[in-house]
Amino acid sequence: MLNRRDALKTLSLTTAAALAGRLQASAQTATPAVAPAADLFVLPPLPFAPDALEPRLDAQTMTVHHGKHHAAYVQNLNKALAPYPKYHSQPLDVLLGHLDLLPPDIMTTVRNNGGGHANHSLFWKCLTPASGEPPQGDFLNAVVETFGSFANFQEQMTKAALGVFGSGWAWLSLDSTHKLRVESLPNQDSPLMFSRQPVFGIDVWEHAYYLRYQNRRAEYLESIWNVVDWQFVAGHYAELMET
Ligand code: MN3
Repeated sequence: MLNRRDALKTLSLTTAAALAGRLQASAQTATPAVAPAADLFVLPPLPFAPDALEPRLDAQTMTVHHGKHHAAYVQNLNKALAPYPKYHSQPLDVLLGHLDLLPPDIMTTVRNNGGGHANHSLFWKCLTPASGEPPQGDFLNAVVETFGSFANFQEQMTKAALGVFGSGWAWLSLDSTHKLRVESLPNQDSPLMFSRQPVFGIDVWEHAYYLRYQNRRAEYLESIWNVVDWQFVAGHYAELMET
């Protein structure tokens, strides 16, 4: 069953696609079918210097993670969408929420690389060198109401992160009834693909920690808890609650 938000998204995707189809048909004689899309999606800058999270997250990892891995997701996403101008007006969260409507030949590429772009764009914002401020307000209240305590939430999130077999993420997400949940998802899958909004995520791909922590994922997770920007996460939660 679709809630209002999902219904609006679906409507927006289908009407925009229909409109784009008509525009394309009317302009077919004048312009080539393949529009340039090199900068359709853009790599956002890291919100801090690569060495700002030292020693917990090292500069080399941050540089490669952002400048190579995240950049490649953006590049591959743009390349996949380039031949399909009718999707160019769609925000990424709409595309990821409607993967089944995409042409089969780009569905997996958009899932992996669009997911990668969305996940990392949120991840950088959730980190800060100035951490130490604990969460408070409505976000903290919701966490305590859902998980019993903030410590229990952290424990569940850590367990989800440790439990990812291979590559993936641990997520705090918000479902369509505005309930929080902790979940783990494989690869670059986003809660957006399952009608949930990502509030906060922890990347447990080896590329996120291997240079410094090698196979010691638990140590990496301990460090992550010390660099979370709870002010951002609480603000992001508040915005999602208004949708
Ligand atoms: Mn990553």
